[in-house]
Amino acid sequence: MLNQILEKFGINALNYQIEEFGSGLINSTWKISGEKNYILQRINTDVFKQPEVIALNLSQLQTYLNNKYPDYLFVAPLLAVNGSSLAVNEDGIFRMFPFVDNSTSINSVTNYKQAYEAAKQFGKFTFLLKDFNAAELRDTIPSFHDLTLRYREFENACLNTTATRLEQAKWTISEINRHNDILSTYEELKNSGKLLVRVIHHDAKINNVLFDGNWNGICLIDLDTVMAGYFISDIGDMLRTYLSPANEDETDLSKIVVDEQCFDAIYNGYLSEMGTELTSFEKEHFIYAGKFMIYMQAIRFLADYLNGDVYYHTTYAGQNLNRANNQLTLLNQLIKLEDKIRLTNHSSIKE
Ligand code: ADP
Ligand code: GN1
Ligand code: MG
Repeated sequence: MLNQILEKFGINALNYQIEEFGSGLINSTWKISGEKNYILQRINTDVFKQPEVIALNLSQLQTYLNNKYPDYLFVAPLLAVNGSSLAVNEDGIFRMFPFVDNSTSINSVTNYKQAYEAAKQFGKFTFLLKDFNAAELRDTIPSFHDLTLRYREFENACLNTTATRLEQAKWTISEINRHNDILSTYEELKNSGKLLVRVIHHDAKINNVLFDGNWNGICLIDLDTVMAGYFISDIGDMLRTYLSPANEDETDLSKIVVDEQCFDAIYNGYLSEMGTELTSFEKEHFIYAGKFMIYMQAIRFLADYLNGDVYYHTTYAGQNLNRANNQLTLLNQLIKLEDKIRLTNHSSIKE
């Protein structure tokens, strides 16, 4: 099946090696190695219902960035022989990217430089696009980071799940309810109009940044959810995935700890690019951003567990419930340390 797709991009599969690659939870990814190297992806069309919208957004961004910042590495999809970046066969919808040679990605942070550099990359992306009209981008997943909607989906999942899953998730559900002030704060912030609408990546996980051998950030990848949004989405996902050396799949909850120095690295890395662009109101909500994204991710994993594991790729039964518990543990750890983080280095952060 992949051979036929490669042919559509003018590549003869006989001269290349194909291997599964990466650890994303949504799309399927292969590395194609040969004279040149490529990344081939099958788009999960249950999640991205209009792949052509992604292609359109990326092509607008590519044109803008290539004109204004020709040295910026924007990893855009390649065009197939027929001129489209999407190639279709009976197995699905695919696209190809040039493989960024001599790059690595990681699933958890092992040193502060990685956190600083990754945060700098996400900051740089939003900074370079500060004069691009975010409203020109179409939503690839409508209401993607709308916590109000995610909370409603979770409530519906509670009503429609099986008695067994509801019982298994008892602690998790009570923790979600205990922390629902995070939802009220989100609604207040949204209604205040003080969070600016910017071009946001919306999936600022550590494995969506490519590094060189010295842990310098090279570029961002996984641009499917680049849309108009709030900075709390990207800062929040960075805090969610860099603050603890244990990632979202860790089941030994005692390994989930929040590293304050890592917080500083994310703060300084992001502000090294966005420092002049973020308003003081936005800066005041830097820690809230972490709580917002960790809480939303816990809700999304839990809702998927209650719905019968239909969204996130899983490798064992109960994995989504474990992931939700992991995220709630991380949330509790961040809340425990937030006053200390403010007092030591960040007195300007209010929420
Ligand atoms: P997913 O949406 O499933 O997370 P990604 O686009 O993040 O998929 O790709 C999965 C992995 O493949 C990444 O974490 C990275 O290791 C690798 N990868 C993706 N694109 C490239 C690229 N252009 N060059 C090198 N590696 C890449
Ligand atoms: C998904 O595709 P991937 O693995 O980078 C998800 C993110 C979640 C993340 C949790 C489109 O990202 O929103 O934060 O899993 N992407 C989509 O690991 O739902
Ligand atoms: Mg990814």
